[in-house]
Amino acid sequence: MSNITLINAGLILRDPIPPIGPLILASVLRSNGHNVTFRDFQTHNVKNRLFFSTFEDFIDTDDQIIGFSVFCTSLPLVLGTITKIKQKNPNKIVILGGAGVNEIQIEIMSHFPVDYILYGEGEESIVELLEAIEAGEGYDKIKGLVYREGNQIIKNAPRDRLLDLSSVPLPAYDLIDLSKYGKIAYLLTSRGCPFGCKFCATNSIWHRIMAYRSIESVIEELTVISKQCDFEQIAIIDDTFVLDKERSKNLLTRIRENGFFQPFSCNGKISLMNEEWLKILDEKGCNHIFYGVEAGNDTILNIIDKGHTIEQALTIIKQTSDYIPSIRASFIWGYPFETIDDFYDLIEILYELMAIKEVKTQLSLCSPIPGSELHLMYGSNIDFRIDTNSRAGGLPVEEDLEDYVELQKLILLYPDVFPSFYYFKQDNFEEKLNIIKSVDWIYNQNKLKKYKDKIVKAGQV
Ligand code: B12
Ligand code: SF4
Repeated sequence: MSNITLINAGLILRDPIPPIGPLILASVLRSNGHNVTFRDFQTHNVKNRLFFSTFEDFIDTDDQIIGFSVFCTSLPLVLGTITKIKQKNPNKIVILGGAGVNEIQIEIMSHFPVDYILYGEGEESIVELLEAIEAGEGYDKIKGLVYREGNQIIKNAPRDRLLDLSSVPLPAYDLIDLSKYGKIAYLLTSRGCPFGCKFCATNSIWHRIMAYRSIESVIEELTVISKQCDFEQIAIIDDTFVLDKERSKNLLTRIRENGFFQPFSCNGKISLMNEEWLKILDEKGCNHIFYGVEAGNDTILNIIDKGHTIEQALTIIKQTSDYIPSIRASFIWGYPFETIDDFYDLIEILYELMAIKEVKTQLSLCSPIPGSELHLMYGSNIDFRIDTNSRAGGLPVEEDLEDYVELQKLILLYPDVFPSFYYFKQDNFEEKLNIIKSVDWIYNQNKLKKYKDKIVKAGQV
């Protein structure tokens, strides 16, 4: 039996989401007899939030074993702080897991004093690792583990995907205060995505294999959440909820049959949608849908393997607006192969969609995320600027730039560990960035309208 502190190192302050993966691990550990202390940094609102010292104070534990759940975004804060902790207290045992370790375990272990990294799903690995730590042996048998032997870093074979999720317990919601996460019940009813968009890291994490939870366990989770939180909305956060129409339809029916009549949101996928699906979603109470359009013309859509054309995207989004009152359409600019003409095509599509009152657009700078095809192909040709990294989904925009200084030093020292804070080098980057900056970079649709003439003019020059 071990005492372990699990830290969810998510950086988001605005609209935090319960850390489902780490909370599942907490459940698994407890049912195996371990004592778990859990902390979520997303809901920790203090001054100088991104200082190593602030994060160190937040961790504040006597436990010898500390597990960190990381996204690529939280890595510099976590690794900088771990370095400090290990300098003061070399006996602490540090374990890292989560999407942020994907494909960069050796790089992390080469530069930072992390003891163990578990990549892939953690339910079985974490239990086996704690047993090995207690026994002082058996590390070579743990699939998905990266560890040290003397000066060597050893990466064991990956663990097979969990296909039967019935053994996975519900997240340990009693370890967090659900009222800090809004009046929303977040549900992850499946794991994985079978598609292969080149900017996305999902494939290398889930290997294009889908695994579905039983409908009973999803209902059980909603019941547990409803006892702790008077939620007014259900958010289904599966990557591809619209993949298996029959299953999703049944699930939505059962949710209603069990007395949960709150409206729900989900992720759509242009190439899978049609009128029949939209009618079902409408009938079952969908009030918001997210579409990844991700480019402004077919040239780019083909290269990134998005699986739809611009015409399809526009048609489906317009059709959706007849059924669903709120639509978010996401776009990415700054692909390494994006020409200035591609960029203006993108701006044009944004305007076209902005004319639909149900639609809000979202524009992000393409980020070299480890494990994505684009990082693999173009990851050696990246650059860093402080004024772009929040645009790339790096650091949260609401933070004070002063807070970034310590982080920035690390990011600049180790581009191989923190590539997602960089951008892909490309032609006309300055020109594109100036336009994005002049119209604000995200969500600010009124401002974008105001600058429309200026942009169109610039595009014609
Ligand atoms: C929900 C979600 C979010 C939520 C966060 C929810 C939360 N609080 O955890 C929100 C919307 C906030 C979000 C934001 C972002 N996200 Co996101 N998100 C997801 C999504 C769709 C599901 C995550 C999830 O719940 N997975 C299911 C659970 C079961 O898996 P898991 O959390 O990974 O946990 C398992 C293992 O990783 C492991 N594990 C996890 N923690 C730990 C800890 C230890 C110690 C151990 C041993 C193991 C371990 O065991 C768990 C159980 O098997 C994934 C895609 C996906 N399908 O995974 C993208 C994903 C994780 N996100 C991604 C990205 C890029 C982002 C953003 C950077 C996007 C942006 N541009 O702003 C931001 C970063 C936020 C920030 N500033 O920190 C990338 C990951 C990139 C990376 N390498 O880190 C993913 C894979 C999507 C993608 N398209 O590529 N995201
Ligand atoms: S962007 Fe969406 S559809 Fe494409 S691979 Fe990633 S999760 Fe799947």
